[in-house]
Amino acid sequence: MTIDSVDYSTLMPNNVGLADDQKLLRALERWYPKYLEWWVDMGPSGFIHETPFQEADVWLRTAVSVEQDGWAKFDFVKMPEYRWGILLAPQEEDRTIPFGEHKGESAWQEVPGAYRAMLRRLIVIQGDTEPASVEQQRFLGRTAPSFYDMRNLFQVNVEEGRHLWAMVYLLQRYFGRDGREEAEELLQRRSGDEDRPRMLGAFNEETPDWLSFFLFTYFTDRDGKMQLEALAQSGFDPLSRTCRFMLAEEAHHMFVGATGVGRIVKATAEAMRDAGIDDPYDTERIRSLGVIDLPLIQRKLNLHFSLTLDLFGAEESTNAANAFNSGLKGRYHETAIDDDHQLLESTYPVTKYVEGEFRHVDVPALNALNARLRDDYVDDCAGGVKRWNRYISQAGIEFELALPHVAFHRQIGEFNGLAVTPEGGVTDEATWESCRGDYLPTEGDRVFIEDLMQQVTTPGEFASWIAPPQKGIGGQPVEFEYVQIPNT
Ligand code: BYC
Repeated sequence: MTIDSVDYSTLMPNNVGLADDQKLLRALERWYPKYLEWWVDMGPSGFIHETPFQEADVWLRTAVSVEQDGWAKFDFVKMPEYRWGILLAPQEEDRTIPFGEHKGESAWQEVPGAYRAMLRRLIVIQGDTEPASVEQQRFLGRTAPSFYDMRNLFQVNVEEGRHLWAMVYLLQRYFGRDGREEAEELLQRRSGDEDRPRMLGAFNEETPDWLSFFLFTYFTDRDGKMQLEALAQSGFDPLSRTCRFMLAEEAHHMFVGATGVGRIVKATAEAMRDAGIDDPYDTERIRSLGVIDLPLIQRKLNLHFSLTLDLFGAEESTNAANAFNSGLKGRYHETAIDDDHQLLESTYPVTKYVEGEFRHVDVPALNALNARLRDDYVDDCAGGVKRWNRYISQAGIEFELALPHVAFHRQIGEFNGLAVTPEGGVTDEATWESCRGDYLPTEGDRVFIEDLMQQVTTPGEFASWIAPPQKGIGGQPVEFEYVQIPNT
């Protein structure tokens, strides 16, 4: 066994030498049953015919190595028996801290004492989002449009569970007693709970249906990608290595989102074309075809994009400046940026609303790191939208999905409290409220989607509102029975 291949001899598959650290192994083994209890309580809930999801055999991939190629193995697994593991990307020899005031020093293999609290907080916030998303998605299997999609949902869910493991490993291995307490609390908070909510806003919102799920995996998991990329730069090497491996899994989640929204748009555009409807606002007729009208897709997009932008924190942030200065959290593609990596003199243009208009205002770059990461994120979001629009234009329909303005519907930062339309027009609150139903999903939209989305359990069949994917998963064809009921 090389150091980077996975040891399956302990309860938790790992490549961190758990078998040689009995104290840590015992601490994690004590956490395991509580984690499983959480998974059974708060993970996927529902039935295929009479069989609970948790008893079904699901065609899942599990990590068997952390090398670039061939790290994933596909097999039928019952979700509670999934081998959640602790997997770090290979250690880079002689890695140095790439930014901040310790730039050029050897990367830390243990927690730097002066930054312990800040580091712990970053790890806890990251960890908190993972179980939160599983909680948000727990009922979606009940309305899955196909076995293919149900399997993708469950894959995303078990991997978010593994990402929780990744953060819990760091807490338990490096933060002693406080770390163990934080690990317990990660299993106690609940998405949307009034008394014990999850830490960040968007993770307390609902993911009530599959359009939301795909938009969440496209937009919110992409925030995950950006934040993990920034943490992968960390001078605290174990965090960096954990995040580098998590990014490999995150890519699949965004694939699920990008293709999922694309397939919904395609089903709508093709159904409209076939029925000879070219007015995208002919809502009743379009909905009667069993597909989702494009303006509703836009309203949902507006919601998920704006909620996700809030996850970047305030545009100007001393927390972010401190995390960068300390060498804990870098920028997106830090090592590829051509500057001093300390930001001693530089400025960054932050979008602000001043004197009645949106303007770029130069502020010290160190304070603008959240704004910068958010701007990189917005650029990264554009590609999928362009591809979705191609399905619409190919069907000859005049309609374009678009990202709303960054100031639209914001609750955190510079634009909090400003009434901004998706196009970026600033208005007053009353006018904005009177148009809310044009901007964001309505109660009528919710009822329509709830009626539309019913579980499909015939292998190879897809609900009317979503086109089949181009190909299957893990070497199997599209019509493969990705989720099976044992002994049938
Ligand atoms: N909701 O200086 P500020 C993922 C708080 S997603 C509630 O503006 P900072 C995933 C903030 O905590 C990625 N509170 O912001 C995706 C602070 O509170 P304290 C998750 C918020 O600290 C899909 C105060 O406001 N990972 O992985 O620079 C599925 C002032 O904060 C919010 C991370 O986020 C909010 N939206 O940046 C599964 C990385 N925003 O300290 C998983 C780790 C801010 O005054 N986290 N606040 O009590 C961070 O880097 C930073 O904590 C944040 C905020 C970017 C989140």
